[in-house]
Amino acid sequence: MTDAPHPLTIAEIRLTPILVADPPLLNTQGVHQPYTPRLIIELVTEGGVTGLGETYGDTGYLDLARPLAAALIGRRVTDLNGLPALAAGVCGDSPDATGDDAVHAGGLRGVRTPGKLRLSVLSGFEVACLDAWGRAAGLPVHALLGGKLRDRVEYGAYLFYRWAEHPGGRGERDDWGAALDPAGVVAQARRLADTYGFTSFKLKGGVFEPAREVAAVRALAAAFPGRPLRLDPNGAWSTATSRQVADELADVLEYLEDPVGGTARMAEVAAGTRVPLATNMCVTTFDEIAEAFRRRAVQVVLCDHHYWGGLRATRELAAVCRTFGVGLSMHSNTHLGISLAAMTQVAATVPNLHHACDTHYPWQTEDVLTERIAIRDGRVDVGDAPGLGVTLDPDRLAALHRRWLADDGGLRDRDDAAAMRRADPDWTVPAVPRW
Ligand code: GKR
Ligand code: MG
Repeated sequence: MTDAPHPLTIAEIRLTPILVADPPLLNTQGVHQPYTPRLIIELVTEGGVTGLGETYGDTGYLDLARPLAAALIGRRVTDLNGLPALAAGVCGDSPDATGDDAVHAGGLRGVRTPGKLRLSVLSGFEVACLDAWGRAAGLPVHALLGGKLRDRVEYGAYLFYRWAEHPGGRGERDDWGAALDPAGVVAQARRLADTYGFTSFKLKGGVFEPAREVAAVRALAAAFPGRPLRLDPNGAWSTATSRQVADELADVLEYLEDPVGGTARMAEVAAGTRVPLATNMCVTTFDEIAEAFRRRAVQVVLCDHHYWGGLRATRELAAVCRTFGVGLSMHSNTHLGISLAAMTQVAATVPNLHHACDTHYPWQTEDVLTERIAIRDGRVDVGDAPGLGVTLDPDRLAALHRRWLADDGGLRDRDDAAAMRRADPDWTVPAVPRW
């Protein structure tokens, strides 16, 4: 007679790549494509409970997710400390190159080495395990992480220069109009503040020459006096330009985010300004912390559980930042509600979260949940429902998956430069520093 399987043993994992509508938001690489790939993970236990996870859905991530999903069958959802070794064994344990040149080569997500891709994939499975475990135990994910320290998590308005529509009228339409100058940026901020109650604002920069972006931040400061403001050119500037912008905006910036690429250049800028520097580009793994902190290159690390390997790794990063007196907040990329729920659950457990977190969620009008997550007063409630507290809508998931299946327009891999070439056939991602 064989023993019955434990109810927390993983019996099945469904991986569903989807394409989700994205507006024409501009950045250093180009413009967002009309649809962005994401991967939705459904993990079913022997006890019949389903846990949800979400991560990047580009081909490189899917290629790692499939073997990892197969290897997880038969393991328990509580076996989280063993996940990195399992992932390394299954996906290949190639060493990660680091260094400033590599950072420049990596685009907006920093250096995308095999090890980092592996962590992003693993994070989706870790979240799904925690969701399933919480649902089975009748506990919210934050309880599995030691309990929440706050009932609401603050998010900031994420402002983008943008066009009214995608080149060629592709994709879904929205009524936001274009935002290409200070007045447009302020109007966008006002609408985000009115709709969601945001009280802090981050402008994605590196799109226009710095003086134009400085003027936009000045206009925001005039429209929202005393509110925390941030500017993030994703490493597009030289050290000299960064110092000049920091000087010009020192009285209104909460922090300047990745003005230059790489730890060495960030350290040079930091040494010449009193404006704190934040990053989601030069410190994206534990290996990159020591040098950056020793050189005092960054004052705020913008954690992203997708990069760092999950919610428990986020808490480990928080502890390191606390130890070294470095601030912590949260970065976001295009994401849906499963990821927002995961971000909120972990953010609630971190004592040293001193800045509003980033989220792209207001730009994502489509989701795979039965109910969108509400942002009120710039905050998301930290739910106490079991697991992540969100419910998958299978019909919506199927519809977004059908879009992925139907794609023959090269959208299965996010490529903002390719999207930009639809408007400007000569576009190549500018070399950095651009200004
Ligand atoms: O969505 O265009 C974008 C952002 O630029 C994103 O790709 C970055 O990863 O939000 C990000 C950031 O803070 O650098
Ligand atoms: Mg950033």
